[in-house]
Amino acid sequence: MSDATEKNHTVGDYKRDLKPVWCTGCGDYGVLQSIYRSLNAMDLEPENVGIVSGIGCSSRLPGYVNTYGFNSVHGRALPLAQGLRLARPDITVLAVGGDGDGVSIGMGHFPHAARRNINMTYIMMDNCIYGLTKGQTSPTTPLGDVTVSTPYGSVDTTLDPVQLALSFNVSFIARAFAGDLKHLAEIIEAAVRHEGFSFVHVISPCVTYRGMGEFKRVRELVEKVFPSRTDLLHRTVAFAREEHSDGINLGILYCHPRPTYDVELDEISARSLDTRNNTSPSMEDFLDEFMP
Ligand SMILES: Cc1ncc(C[n+]2csc(CCOP(=O)(O)OP(=O)(O)O)c2C)c(N)n1
Ligand code: SF4
Ligand SMILES: [Mg+2]
Repeated sequence: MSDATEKNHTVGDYKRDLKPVWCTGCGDYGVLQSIYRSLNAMDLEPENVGIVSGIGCSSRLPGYVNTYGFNSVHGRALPLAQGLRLARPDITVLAVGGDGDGVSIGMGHFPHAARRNINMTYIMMDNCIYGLTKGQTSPTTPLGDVTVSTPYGSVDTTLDPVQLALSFNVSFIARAFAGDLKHLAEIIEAAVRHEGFSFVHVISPCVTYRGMGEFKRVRELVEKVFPSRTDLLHRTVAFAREEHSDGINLGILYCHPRPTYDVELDEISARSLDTRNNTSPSMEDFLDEFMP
């Protein structure tokens, strides 16, 4: 980690003048502050960072950061972010969005991003609700909870985004809490530094549709865990920890580096050039091969 005295940037360099429109007390403020801090800790050039989101309260975040940003379509942050990183492998790419964005409408993209292992970071801001559309249940809403769309209690079982990420074999998985900025900033920094697709599940309470007591409820449940290097490599260990925990585990939960898509693609390109005697195929070559 870089020395504060040698930095080219301050935390303020990553802030924009645009004032967030989130409700007072929303957890998303904590995520925003932690992103500022982690970008500053890595002293990244703001013009060398791209933040892509879907749609939702949480997905407004790119507008408040003084980097490149794109507020896309509901559930589509991951495909756009992966495309950005493939086109610009020299920049740091973050995808951000809500639980609805990531494990409801956008769920189909999550396992495939994990399989590709493109070098980027996905931050899911989980408030257990659809905030922007005024409080419907999401796949992470606890069983039995009353919401505007389930006035007699939700009967759908709850998804755990960390267990999903484990089953998809995401190469770096962590969880943090929007109420602990220092820890969250450190986790985001570790995720960005990881070579490959990293996932940070952030518990980011919605005080408007889950109640003002949500921060207190979460604070009583969170527990920091520090798995050994050996345990970090084992998905079954991480699964068991999630499954048997009575609370909410925070920290780096699984980390198993493997070749990234970016590197594999370069190797395939080199091999293809090799079989063609180091020449890039021309359009005529393709036409001859496929339309003889
Ligand atoms: C294709 C499409 N379907 C539905 C919507 C309506 N919509 C906007 S945000 C949202 C859910 C937001 O929940 P989440 O992703 O958890 O974000 P939050 O607002 O809670 O941060 C929905 C259903 C939309 N904008 N586009
Ligand atoms: S509705 Fe909830 S998630 Fe949206 S800004 Fe307000 S507190 Fe945050
Ligand atoms: Mg949500």
